[in-house]
Amino acid sequence: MKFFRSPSKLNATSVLLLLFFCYYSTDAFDAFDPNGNITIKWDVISWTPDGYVAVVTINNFQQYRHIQPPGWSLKWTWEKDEVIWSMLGSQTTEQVIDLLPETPHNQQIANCCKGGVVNSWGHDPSNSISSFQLSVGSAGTTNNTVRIPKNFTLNAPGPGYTCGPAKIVKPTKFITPDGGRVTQAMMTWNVTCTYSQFMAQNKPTCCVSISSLYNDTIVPCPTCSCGCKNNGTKPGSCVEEEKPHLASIVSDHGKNNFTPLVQCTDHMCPVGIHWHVTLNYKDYWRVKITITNFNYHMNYSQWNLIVQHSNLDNITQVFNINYKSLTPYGDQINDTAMLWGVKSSNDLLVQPGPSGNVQFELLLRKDTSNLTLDKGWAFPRRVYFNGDNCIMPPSEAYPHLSNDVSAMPPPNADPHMPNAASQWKVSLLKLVVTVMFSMTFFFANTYKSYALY
Ligand SMILES: *[C@@H]1O[C@H](CO)[C@@H](O)[C@H](O)[C@H]1NC(C)=O
Ligand SMILES: *[C@@H]1O[C@H](CO)[C@@H](O)[C@H](O)[C@H]1NC(C)=O
Ligand SMILES: *[C@@H]1O[C@H](CO)[C@@H](O)[C@H](O)[C@H]1NC(C)=O
Ligand SMILES: *[C@@H]1O[C@H](CO)[C@@H](O)[C@H](O)[C@H]1NC(C)=O
Ligand SMILES: *[C@@H]1O[C@H](CO)[C@@H](O)[C@H](O)[C@H]1NC(C)=O
Ligand SMILES: *[C@@H]1O[C@H](CO)[C@@H](O)[C@H](O)[C@H]1NC(C)=O
Ligand SMILES: *[C@@H]1O[C@H](CO)[C@@H](O)[C@H](O)[C@H]1NC(C)=O
Ligand SMILES: *[C@@H]1O[C@H](CO)[C@@H](O)[C@H](O)[C@H]1NC(C)=O
Ligand SMILES: *[C@@H]1O[C@H](CO)[C@@H](O)[C@H](O)[C@H]1NC(C)=O
Ligand SMILES: CC(=O)N[C@H]1CO[C@H](CO)[C@@H](O)[C@@H]1O
Repeated sequence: MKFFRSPSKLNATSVLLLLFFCYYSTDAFDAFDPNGNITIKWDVISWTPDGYVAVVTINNFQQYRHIQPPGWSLKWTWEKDEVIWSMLGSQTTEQVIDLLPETPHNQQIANCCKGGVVNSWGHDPSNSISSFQLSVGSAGTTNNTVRIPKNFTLNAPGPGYTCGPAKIVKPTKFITPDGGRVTQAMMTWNVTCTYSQFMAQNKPTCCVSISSLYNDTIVPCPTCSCGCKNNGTKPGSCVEEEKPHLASIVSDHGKNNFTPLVQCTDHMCPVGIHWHVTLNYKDYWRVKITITNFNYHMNYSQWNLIVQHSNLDNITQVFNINYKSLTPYGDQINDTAMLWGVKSSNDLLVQPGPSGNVQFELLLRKDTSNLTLDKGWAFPRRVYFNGDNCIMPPSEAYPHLSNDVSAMPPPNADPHMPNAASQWKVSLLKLVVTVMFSMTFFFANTYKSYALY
């Protein structure tokens, strides 16, 4: 990693390969967050003899897509031979990356130094902003002569973004910290970046397996969901033992080496979601969701899960999880939930190992008009992990989840005491067997050995 030396020069020729990935695709659209975007705002706060000082703010206006460690990096093209004289709150390598939180205070500005981690506005508005300050020379010294940089590229782990051109907007007004005075930027320009499924990894990054109390068979993630572990597996992309050589996998902050190194499984996904229906009452049902990390390159902090199921319009109780309903199309459709971990309980999904998974449960109310729905009614329509669409098993693989009346509790049963289920006809023994079986299956599947290339 190169550290910033003053003055450092980022000129037009240092602009790069990433531009060549800027294909356009109709797939860029995210149905769960149609208006989400990230804005990059440059506020010119003063003119200097040969240029300007600007505060650059990255604002994540998305509902649920956050920027996770190792954080964002930003790249742009200067119009001519502009120079960066100094920078606070970020560093320049060949691109600009955020500093880590332990940065000395004289190099920090407000909202900087989060190691490039930016939460989404829908999840945590107070941490959805990241900013840095830079002094640019040879750049024009008035708002008529200033040369606005071009071709912005925002890089983040996982999701990819495409950025539009910079647009001059109304100068930002700032209120002084004492609240007394309002000052105004000399000039402001905005760049809007939107998530692009196409720019994101071409390969899926997660898959879903499902099971229910009615059937000991687990419907596994489809084989080769994210890759195949046959001889075509790329060398070093899959490891057989439980712990690989850690030294070889720690990626430098800012290097943007997000290539996963995963455990060898039939699905080869970095992340697996297991959906297990644990209880089925007349009016309510309960599901336990387990997220397992198979990726040695990543600890997922502040992960989030988007789940779509028609009964999520009347979620009744959640256990060990935070929940927010997403209504991307106004109040019309309310079947999508954003779920994220409880702080210091399960908000960190660590790399593979004994604790490389998190669990939580939901209690949902049935829409009684759907009670006659046949197999598969309890399974989600779509699941996203950290904004990436997870591969689901085909619907014909779903085990039958009947609405067997004999398994239902009396109609006046208290829905808030689902643990009392054993007194009803849901056999506790069967439940235990199912859970044990599912774990055995999961781990057997996980730790199976395959040749390392
Ligand atoms: C960016 O997102 C915000 C918040 O969702 C929205 O108000 C704005 O219109 C979006 N901008 C663009 C250019 O899509
Ligand atoms: C420019 O970006 C800021 C946030 O970064 C936003 O508040 C503002 O609405 C944007 N302006 C326009 C015209 O999009
Ligand atoms: C910036 O992007 C435009 C359009 O994508 C391209 O024509 C131009 O060559 C790029 N400029 C540089 C300096 O790469
Ligand atoms: C141009 O710059 C001056 C200060 O140098 C500022 O007061 C003014 O608002 C700017 N005009 C525009 C259109 O940005
Ligand atoms: C994989 O390679 C081994 C030898 O390297 C070979 O014996 C085996 O048949 C190959 N398997 C497939 C599916 O190509
Ligand atoms: C994940 O976190 C653990 C515990 O904090 C740490 O030992 C490990 O190096 C981290 N792994 C990665 C890939 O960051
Ligand atoms: C949600 O569930 C409550 C009972 O818990 C019920 O009274 C209400 O009608 C349900 N709402 C919808 C929209 O289904
Ligand atoms: C959507 O459903 C959730 C969960 O029942 C509820 O809290 C929320 O108010 C609903 N939103 C709308 C717009 O109906
Ligand atoms: C359990 O599920 C499997 C796979 O869907 C199916 O083949 C089998 O018939 C089911 N068994 C029962 C008892 O429903
Ligand atoms: C999955 C499914 O078919 N859900 C339906 C249940 O019934 C309501 C109407 O009562 C429909 O809106 C849902 O689509």
